[in-house]
Formats: sequence, C-alpha cells, structure tokens
Amino acid sequence: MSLDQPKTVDEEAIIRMAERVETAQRYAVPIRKLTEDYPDLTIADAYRVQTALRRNLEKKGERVIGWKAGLTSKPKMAQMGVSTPGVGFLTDAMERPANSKITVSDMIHPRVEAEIAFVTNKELSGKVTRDEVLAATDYVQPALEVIDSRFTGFKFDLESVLADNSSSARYVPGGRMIRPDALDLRTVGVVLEHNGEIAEIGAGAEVLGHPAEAIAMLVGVLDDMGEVLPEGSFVMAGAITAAVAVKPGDSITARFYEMGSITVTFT
Ligand code: OOG
Repeated sequence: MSLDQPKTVDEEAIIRMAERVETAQRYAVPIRKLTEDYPDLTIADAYRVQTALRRNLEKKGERVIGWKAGLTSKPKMAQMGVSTPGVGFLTDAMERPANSKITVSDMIHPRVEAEIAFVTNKELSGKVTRDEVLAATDYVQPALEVIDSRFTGFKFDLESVLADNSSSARYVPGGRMIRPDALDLRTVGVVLEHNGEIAEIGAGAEVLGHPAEAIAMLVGVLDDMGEVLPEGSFVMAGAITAAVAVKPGDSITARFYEMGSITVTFT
C-alpha cells in the first residue's frame, strides 16, 4: 500500500477528526463515518488522523507497546466488506490479562478475534520480507483482540476504519510463547468458542498466506508513515476468522494448535 496520495484536508480538520474518534472511544458513543463529512478523505489522510490520535493518547500518558495488522484474512474482509488490510497502534492501557473479566459497558459493540502475535528482538524498518520478519522475531504467541468500531452499526469504509485506529480496543496475550521456527504458522489451527460452542474455525494461512506476511505489510505501512517497528514490539497479525460479538455474561476461549489457549469472560 502506498501513502503517497494527496492530502485532501488541512491539519485542523485532522485534529478535529482525531478528537471525534477519541471522544467516541472515551464515552462509548458511536459517531457517523468520517467520510460522510470528509468524502474526499484519502488513506494518507486517514493515517494522519490515526497518528494524531496516537499523539493525543501518548500526551495523556498511554505508552505505545506495539501494533496490529487488521483486515488481513478473507473471513474478515468478507465480514466487513473491506478488501485492503491496514494497521493500528496498541497502547499499554488496552492490555488485559488472560482469564480476566473484560468490561463491556465502556465499549460500543465489542467483537472478539483470535490472532497470532509476534514479539520482535530487532528493529524492523523499510520494506521487509516474511523471512526478515521471522528472523527478527523473538517468539510468537496466541492473542485475543477485542475490536470496537467507533462507527454506528460497526459499518465503515477503509478510510474511516484506519482513522479509527483500525477498531483497536483491548488485547489479551496468552497461551505459549514459541520460537517462530518451531512450527509452521500457516498450519496452526484455531478454534474460537463462544459460551462453550464452536463459533469459528480457521488456520494461520488465512492471514495473507502466512501471518508473518501481515507483519511485513505493517512494517511497510509504518515506513510510509515515516516510522519504524522498534525492537521489543508486540505485533498482532490480524484475525484468522470472522469476529464474534460479545455481551455481558459471555465467555470466549480460543484454542490454538500446539500454542495453547486463551479464555476471557465479559461483564
Ligand atoms: C477492523 C479491524 C480488523 C482484524 O484483525 O482483522 C482487525 C474491523 O473489523 O473493525 O482488527
């Protein structure tokens, strides 16, 4: 993906849009898609909004600990009607431990996804390959992501969702930490259970053919934004299956072949 598109809005509009998204997030009140008011918004503009949001949260004391790739699997693209992957940032404030109870009332319409996460032991920058990502990976581990679009009805276009930090809300690392060459990440099967029933099944290859491809895509987007992926980053490769909507009282367990499982409940 290239970000060398025209900027269609000025800095003031970018700041206004970032504030709109941040307020929707803070008060769990949905807003209309940004493209309804800014129909010419480009992907480059959308990432400018995401960056402004990141800077605002950092000013308030949140620490960026990593990134996520999103819309990297066919089941997710089909579910959301968007066929281009994107990225979002993750802060320490979004992390929840495995086996915890996650509050639903401070989100709008949360959905849960099962993902493979990478923890890096080298800085990654520029355009990189899947093999370069794997060589810079300390370990991989399962993760759950709770996404929460700030847009009414969980409906958006690519520009709006990228500005909304790719729906990032909460994430839960868990399961086993495994050296990336200890297993073939394409064939890691995942079963996502919702209240004890199997809701979704998939395998790592759903994610751009190999989850490390999603990390390579992400590093390329960061490069377009003038950023690098620092050593020690926690990076999620994107949902393997479609996302599952949750409400108070629900439980989710994701079981990963050879990588362990993660359970959370919602309250
Ligand atoms: C966009 C974010 C998707 C993933 O892993 O595919 C995502 C959304 O569906 O709201 O996080």
